[in-house]
Amino acid sequence: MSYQPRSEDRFTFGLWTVGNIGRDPFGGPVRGPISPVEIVHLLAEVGAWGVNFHDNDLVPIDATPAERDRIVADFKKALSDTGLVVPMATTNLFTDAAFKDGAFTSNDPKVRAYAMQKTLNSIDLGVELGAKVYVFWGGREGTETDSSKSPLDSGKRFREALNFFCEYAVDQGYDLKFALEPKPNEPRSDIYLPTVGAMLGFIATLDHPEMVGVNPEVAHEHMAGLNFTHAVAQAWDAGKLFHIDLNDQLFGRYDQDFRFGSVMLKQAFYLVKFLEDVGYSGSRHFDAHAYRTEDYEGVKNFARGCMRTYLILREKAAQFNADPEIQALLAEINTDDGSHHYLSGGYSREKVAQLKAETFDRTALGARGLPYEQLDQLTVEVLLGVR
Ligand code: GLT
Ligand code: MN
Ligand code: MN
Repeated sequence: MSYQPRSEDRFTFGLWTVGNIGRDPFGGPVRGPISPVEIVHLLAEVGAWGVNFHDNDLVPIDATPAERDRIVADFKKALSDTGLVVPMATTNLFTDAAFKDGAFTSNDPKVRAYAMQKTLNSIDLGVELGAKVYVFWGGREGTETDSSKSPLDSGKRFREALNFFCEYAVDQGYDLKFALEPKPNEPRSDIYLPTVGAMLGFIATLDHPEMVGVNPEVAHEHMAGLNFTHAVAQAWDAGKLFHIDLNDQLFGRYDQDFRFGSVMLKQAFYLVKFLEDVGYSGSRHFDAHAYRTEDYEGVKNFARGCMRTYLILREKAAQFNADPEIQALLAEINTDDGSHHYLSGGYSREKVAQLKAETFDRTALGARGLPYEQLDQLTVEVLLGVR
């Protein structure tokens, strides 16, 4: 197996990922910046399918209209020269000092209006370049002190803004869906709507819930110590998995954004297996960046590694599904003599009567051994390459 990425794998990276210059809270850049055009060529060289961006990854916040047009034209040329596509776009509502207390949830109505104007322009730019998914990551939508803002008002403000953008997309005739990306903290002490589950609950309160889904990120659920695959499964079940941010992260740490599969391999395996088993067909976006130790050759190794690990884990998932011993154990675990099929398919008084009349051998139920140790060991052995 060559593990060469193909376009149908839909592997994408953000301009901000491979373009990350390695700044952190304790140190300055370790790599010189490269232009969006250079990033597109780098991504083409490593075999990615697409590139995503924030408005200001591409067009600096203080660019003149003429500069904007030149930058966009150069970027379009790089896309057509390489064949890369832009499946997703987003707005930077976190870097500028104006957003220090949030964008759509800022207490200052002028900041909220500016954030909305910036987003409308950014939606136009994303659509112009072909984006079909628009991500909202509200990195500054939160608090350090709850004396400062009412979480109820903030929720209302965020809802109003999203309702406005949905109507805008409809009004413009844009073929665009929105994906909300939760994160529990960092850069704010607490960010509103911190998990996938919280976001799903919020989406149901919008005017156009059908236009809005989620963009779950491995690292963000891991920061909160949660099971990412379970969160993704809930989003999938709700028809809301519009996009996904793949990376890696130890539980309970600062935002690490490591190469996909680099630290929690088993979790990455279950995630890839889930996405492949259900037939997820959206972008597989790597929202990660190379270690601070790397030069741009290292950045290419990082990007190739994200895709290669995904493809290796996809092969491992197929191996798991085809393994006779594993499948025999799963069949044994899921034995069903059919005697209780009557309980599915809805409620009836007859079913209540039948169920209440049954006697169960509780001791026998509790005494049955479940071969999960063996199953897990086989899973580990598939992953370790000894099966
Ligand atoms: C930022 C953040 C990511 C978001 C990006 C989209 S920007 O890098 O850490 O998780 O997906 O705004
Ligand atoms: Mn992300
Ligand atoms: Mn992150």
